Amino acid sequence: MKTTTLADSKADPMIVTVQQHILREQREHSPHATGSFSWLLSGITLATKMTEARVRRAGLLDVIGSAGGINVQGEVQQKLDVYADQALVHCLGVRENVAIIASEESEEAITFDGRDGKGKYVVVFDPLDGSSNIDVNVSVGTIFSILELPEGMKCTDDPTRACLQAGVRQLAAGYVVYGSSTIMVYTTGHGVHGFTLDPSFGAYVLSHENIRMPEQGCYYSSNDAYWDTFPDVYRDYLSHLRNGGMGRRYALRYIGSLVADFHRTLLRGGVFLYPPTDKNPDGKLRLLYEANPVAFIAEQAGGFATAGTQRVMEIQPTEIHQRTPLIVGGKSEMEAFQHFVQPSKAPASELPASIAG
Ligand code: P6P
Repeated sequence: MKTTTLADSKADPMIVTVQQHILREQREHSPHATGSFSWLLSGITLATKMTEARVRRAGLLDVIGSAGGINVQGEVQQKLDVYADQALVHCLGVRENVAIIASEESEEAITFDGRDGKGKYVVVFDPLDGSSNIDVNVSVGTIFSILELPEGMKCTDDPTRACLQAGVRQLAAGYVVYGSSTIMVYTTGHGVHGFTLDPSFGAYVLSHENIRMPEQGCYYSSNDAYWDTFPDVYRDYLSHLRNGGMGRRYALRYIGSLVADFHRTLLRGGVFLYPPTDKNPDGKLRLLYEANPVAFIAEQAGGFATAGTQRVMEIQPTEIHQRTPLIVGGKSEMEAFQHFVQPSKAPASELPASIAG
């Protein structure tokens, strides 16, 4: 009887799923890994596929619109917010290596008792960022960050403190953008990789290996409606971008959905910024489950992320839902920004040639 080998099979050898990729990464970078991390990641991919199925049919399933509740942020909970949150809590809850989770939708961290010490990961996430855009069919996303339970801590000791770790301690971070296609982008500290969900067989397939953020782009992304309340250095910087100070005139692209705005910045370059405003003097975006994962991915792709004068990933969190300003972009745009926020900033016209573009 003839034995069929892979060479004979019609399966495309180029198909690499996210599970295969993470196992390959672990073999390459953490040979002693037990596959525990890939088991955890499969919980996230499953939950996002469940969410994607709802997002795709939002207009048909009576899931559009508010669930009637108000979340911890004081925001009207959209039905899909609730569904996405429940999907992640369930899928991570059945993974015994998850000790604690924290969600934008829950005031407190959630611990999974009865792990007999097996729980070693802390997962913080925004289950459906930008959900107010769903009704008008604008891309939304899930953002996650994976930390390790601090040495010697049991998950029930102090779950909130276990979440309050600086971004530099992230083991992995990623997002899923539910857009014209559904793409998962993640990093474990060894580059940034993107996977497109193939709905024909329900797997995330490697589509963007080793993503690098362009050194200089041509878009800036900020909500200019708040222009009058931005601090002066932000207005000076944006004027510099707009007026050709970087050697080209920048165009504005702003969707109002962080994952979509950041995904474009990651692939096309440029800079995304949510500065302090009078309405949000500490910035609007959440440090733990929006800014830190985005910052980890940006820096792994050759970019940089700051909260103004401090690297985002070096901020020591004090609250699970604390906010931060976020400026994240490519090398050129971020060097120029750093120059504007430094106390010794020279007038824009005297920017060094390397920054002036
Ligand atoms: P604004 C969505 O509500 C969100 O949290 C982010 O996804 C997005 O970047 C930001 O808020 C948009 O805020 O004030 O411009 O509407």
